[in-house]
Amino acid sequence: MSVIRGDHDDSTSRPRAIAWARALCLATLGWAAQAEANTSDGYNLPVGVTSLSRDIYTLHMEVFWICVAIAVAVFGVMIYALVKFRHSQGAIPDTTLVHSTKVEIIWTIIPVAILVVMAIPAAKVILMMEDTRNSELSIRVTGYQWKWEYQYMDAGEGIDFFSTLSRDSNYARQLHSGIDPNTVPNYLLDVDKPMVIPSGTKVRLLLTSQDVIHAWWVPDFGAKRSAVPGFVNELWFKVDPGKEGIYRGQCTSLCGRDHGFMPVVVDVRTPDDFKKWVDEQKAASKQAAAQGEQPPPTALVLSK
Ligand SMILES: [Cu+2]
Repeated sequence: MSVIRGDHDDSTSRPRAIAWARALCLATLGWAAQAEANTSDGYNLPVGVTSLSRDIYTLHMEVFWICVAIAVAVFGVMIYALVKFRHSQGAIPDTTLVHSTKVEIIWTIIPVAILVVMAIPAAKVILMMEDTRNSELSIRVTGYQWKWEYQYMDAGEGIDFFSTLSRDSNYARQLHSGIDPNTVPNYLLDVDKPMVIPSGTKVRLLLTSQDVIHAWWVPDFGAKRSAVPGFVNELWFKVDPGKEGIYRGQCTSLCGRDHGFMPVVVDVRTPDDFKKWVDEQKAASKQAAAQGEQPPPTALVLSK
């Protein structure tokens, strides 16, 4: 690299260069602030409703601001040098820094230090994401082309159902259906039976697949993991109490023709409402068994 050093009178070009640098900084910071302000508009990650999603968001913003600072510093120096030490102003190339060991050590150590600074909080968050200990409710999630199966363990033992694209969306998506998708609420993001979970409870998902690789994803939970045939992947989240409601996501691993038609919907209820739901489900399955109904076909395929 050749560094150029100016040896001309720069009394007039300096204020202009400073003004340029200031404008660049303001433009960059303004854009960054805009990006953060637009969180809810989909320009940024959602902050979410779990401790995990908040930690992921905080980490993302920390790394983002470090990148902004690096960009401002690097482009600031570069543009300043381009403007101030230009040939037309009589600048003469300084070749003393070519192959300088000192400079090479500096520009190796600084990026390594920046990477270490970013790696420490990143490692903390990754370790936390993997820590599924002390979960209070486990649900086995199986991906199929193109639906999800939710099998409850622990308190919901015995509850087992499929979650498929809602009828409204399914009709509207058909070729020549004549239905305007804009008129369908939550088009392609709604299912017949959502996963139901309690708030304030550490929920562990055991993800696998019966055919190809799928991926279960709910952005507001900061939760996303692949469902791979023959493997069981773990995932956990704990929705904040008071954040009960419906949360939506999608399969995020290209899994075939109808990949876009297997949404994920999670209905978060208070622990009391969840218990009621569990009791209702158990009563309904008992009634079905008493009436001699066949068990769901998966019971024949998956060993329990
Ligand atoms: Cu899929």
